[in-house]
Amino acid sequence: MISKYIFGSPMRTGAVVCDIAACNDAVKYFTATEGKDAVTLDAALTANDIVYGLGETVRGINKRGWRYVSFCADDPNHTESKESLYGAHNFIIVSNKEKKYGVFVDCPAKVTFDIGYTHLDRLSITAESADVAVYILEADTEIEIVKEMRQLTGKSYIAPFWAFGYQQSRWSYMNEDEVRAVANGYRNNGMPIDAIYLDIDYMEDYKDFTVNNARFPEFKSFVEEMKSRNIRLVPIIDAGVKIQKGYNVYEEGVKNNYFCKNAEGEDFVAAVWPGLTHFPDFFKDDVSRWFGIKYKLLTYMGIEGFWNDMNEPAIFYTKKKLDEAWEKVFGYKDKNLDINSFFEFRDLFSNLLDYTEFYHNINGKQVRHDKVHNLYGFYMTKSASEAFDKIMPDKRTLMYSRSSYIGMHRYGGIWTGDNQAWWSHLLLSIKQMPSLNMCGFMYIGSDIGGFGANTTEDLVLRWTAFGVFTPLMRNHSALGTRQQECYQFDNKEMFRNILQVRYRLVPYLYSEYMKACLNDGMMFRPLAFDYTSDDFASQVEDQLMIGDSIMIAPVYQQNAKGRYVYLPENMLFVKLSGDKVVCKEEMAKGHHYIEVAMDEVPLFVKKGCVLPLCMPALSTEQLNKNDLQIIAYGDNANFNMYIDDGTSKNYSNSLTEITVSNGNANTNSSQLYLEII
Ligand code: MIG
Repeated sequence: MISKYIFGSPMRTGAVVCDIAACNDAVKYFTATEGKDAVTLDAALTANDIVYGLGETVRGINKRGWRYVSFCADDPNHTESKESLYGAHNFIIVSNKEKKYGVFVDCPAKVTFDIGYTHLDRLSITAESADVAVYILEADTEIEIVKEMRQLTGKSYIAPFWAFGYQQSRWSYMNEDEVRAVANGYRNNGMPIDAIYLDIDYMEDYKDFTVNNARFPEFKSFVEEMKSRNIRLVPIIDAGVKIQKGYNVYEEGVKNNYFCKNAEGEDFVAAVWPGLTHFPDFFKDDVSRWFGIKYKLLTYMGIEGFWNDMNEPAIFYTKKKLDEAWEKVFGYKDKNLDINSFFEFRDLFSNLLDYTEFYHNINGKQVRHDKVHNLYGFYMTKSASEAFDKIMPDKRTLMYSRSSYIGMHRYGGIWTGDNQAWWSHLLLSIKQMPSLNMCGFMYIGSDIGGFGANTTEDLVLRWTAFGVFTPLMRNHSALGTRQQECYQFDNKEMFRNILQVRYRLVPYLYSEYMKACLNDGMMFRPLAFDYTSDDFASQVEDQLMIGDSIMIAPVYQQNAKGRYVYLPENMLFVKLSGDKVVCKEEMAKGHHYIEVAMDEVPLFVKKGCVLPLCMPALSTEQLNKNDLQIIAYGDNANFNMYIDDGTSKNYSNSLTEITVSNGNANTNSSQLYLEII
């Protein structure tokens, strides 16, 4: 059951897709307080309450014990002391054995979730706006609450099948030859790959929708050339539009009043990669249509996927803050600085961002950016996605974004931004996946190997072995860091073995992803969602259920030869490496230590379930999806597999059944050939 409560007169953020009448009673479970510019919801937490949700954040799957602030931030230091990352996902589930409820706070301004931080036993949610819509969702299980949430906010974006292949990125491959070298690095080593990324340097002076002619002189035919090798190029698009006379996007934007304004009504100026830029005001429909259709300049050259970056929006400095800083700097000159003023002086240039200095035009009204900050990345991505529907109505386009708000899950996926090459960030990314699924984000993944800092071969191997399971499986790293493409390391065979496992699992992973999208479910689940009466399961945060058949337990510690794992029931322990099944052994419910070599991917098949595997190939295009090897656990095991063409939007409404009984595999599909292994 969903109950809606209204404070003030909240705007339509676009998060919610159905009309629900607001009720006038007091908000269930909470004490609500209305301040001048804020709404606070307070509730008690009992000792056994677990709080799930919030999508992309630091810390655990159980969010208790910290204060999280939804205010989309361009912050590349995801330490556990941080309160905000790039997304604003204001949905939590409070759960104990007797009662479970979800809360969605639909408010585009800053929202703070104090979850047992100020007081261990209190949950306090503060929206910094007088205009807020609150939804309370009730059902018997977490999964049903998640389902309700999806019915409220709409179906998840669906990525094309090729986007389930392995993808390689780096900031930046500077020209055609560097991209070719990456393609050759993979192809010559027999390592599968489906996509290579173009970061900001493919553009001309960081101008959106341009291609640098010196670096990519024949872009269209280069896209073709790569595609003939079954590799797609995926360019980045940034939010800021460079201020430059003669640049058509800038000229059109200025002429038509498409950009955000400052208090004086002039186009707002901020500095990002292109230097001084204007920000498109995606809150206006005409701007959204205009910017979105620009992607055509690249789709027309054969591009089929994009990533939207810097759309919090990230700002390096605003003119006003910079001027203030200069003034202060000059004020310090020739003074004998005491230590405090020295530090003040030293830090003058570190906070030049300003979200109170510009305005959006929302239905004819000027609204200051900070009041609606969390919608910017969402609306940029919506703009692109709605344009794809016009440009290529029958085809799926790969689209994901850095900044996001709930509702954006209908238009694209997300990557979790600038993590670091730290083992703790491998673990963090494991924990983020189910939380993101709860909020509707289904096409997700983190930068494998770590974005910032120099990585190590073992970290990339272990991270890749986890990335095997994330829909977006992309290795990406920052300018100036150690090269971390799989072929850069000594043990190429180990990398090949792990990448091949991904391709063996693509039919299963794609099926479970599609089922989660089409049925409003979750592909990644905390163990507690499936084993609701197992008290220990709710404490396990480094293992995940994926789809209907398996549980995973990635290794995430350096120098570890294996790990402890908890089995909530008897399971079949399987290790995959290359095209081999290196272990298949029944394991009893309880605690175990498992050994995992650097080139093995461990997983556990549930009782009564089937895991289908295809043979590896160098790209998703070349996979033989009809020839499946079957791992089954139990005398009677079955699996409902989702199969479609992977490119069109005609999602099939029937599942292919695979059943295994008495050592025989059967299916209702005449296309499939099954072999039990
Ligand atoms: O200020 O485009 O998160 O993936 O490589 C950095 C360069 C801008 C941030 C993105 C990252 C990307 C980088 N971008």
